[in-house]
Amino acid sequence: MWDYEVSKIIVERFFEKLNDNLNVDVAIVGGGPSALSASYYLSKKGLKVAIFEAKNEPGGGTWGGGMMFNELVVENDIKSFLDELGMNYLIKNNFISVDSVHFASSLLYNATKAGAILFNNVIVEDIVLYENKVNGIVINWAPVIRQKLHVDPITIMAKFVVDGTGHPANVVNMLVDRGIDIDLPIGKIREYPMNAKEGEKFVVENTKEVFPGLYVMGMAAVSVGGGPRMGPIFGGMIKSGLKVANKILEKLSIEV
Ligand code: 48H
Ligand code: FE2
Repeated sequence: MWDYEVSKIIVERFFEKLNDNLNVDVAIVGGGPSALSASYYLSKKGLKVAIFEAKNEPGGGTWGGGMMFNELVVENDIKSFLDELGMNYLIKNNFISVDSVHFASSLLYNATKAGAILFNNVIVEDIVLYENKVNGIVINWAPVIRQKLHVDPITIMAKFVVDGTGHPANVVNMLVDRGIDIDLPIGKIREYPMNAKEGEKFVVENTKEVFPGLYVMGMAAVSVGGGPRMGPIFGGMIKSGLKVANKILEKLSIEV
């Protein structure tokens, strides 16, 4: 009875994965480029990492390149990272041009190959907070949230939670909305107009722990810090993800 066996394998394996990830070292919210770089590196270092992505297709803003021309740009100084991941690219003076679909799929392949477990179609709708520390996340099926079904969520405990939700900084917002004190340099979560060079520097500088147990990276770090957007250049997202990974490894006294 193949029909029975196929279903049984899927159901058993999914719940094994879920059960195994109810308590992780690092819970990453959002599956964009910063998330995938961070989870690649953390998993490679032996940490238990789970990524939670609201959409069916993780990869965030990478797939469409600039304005759906499916090519994106990164800075020359992350060439060795692209090499480590086995990517194809073309060097263009100080920049590197990469096919955006190839970029997205290479990040996804390498993060999951390194051991990160990806849960897609799952929305992080809240955080677990006690003893003045973020201790985990609250998850639900994305269709439950989108259809506004009255279904309660479940929790995932984590030593570290990382907001990789991009422009809206959804996880940091969950604290700010409740009036919990977060250092917002411009008083609110907001990004500034385009400035590629400054934005790329800003995103890395503003990648940090914003509340005990909660880190922010990628575009979320730009919005929380109040810095400029940078358009379809993605080196800063990669560096930001790797910076979060290094900060977490340092906290755990694991050699980077
Ligand atoms: C689960 C969620 C939730 C939630 C959101 O936007 P992303 O690609 O994230 P980054 O920061 O790694 O990369 C940013 C980059 O793509 C970008 O937009 C750039 C460089 N813009 C410059 C410019 O000028 O515009 O991905 C975030 C992901 C998405 O896939 C969301 O679906 C997901 O997070 N997400 N997942 N629970 N509550 N909120
Ligand atoms: Fe964007």
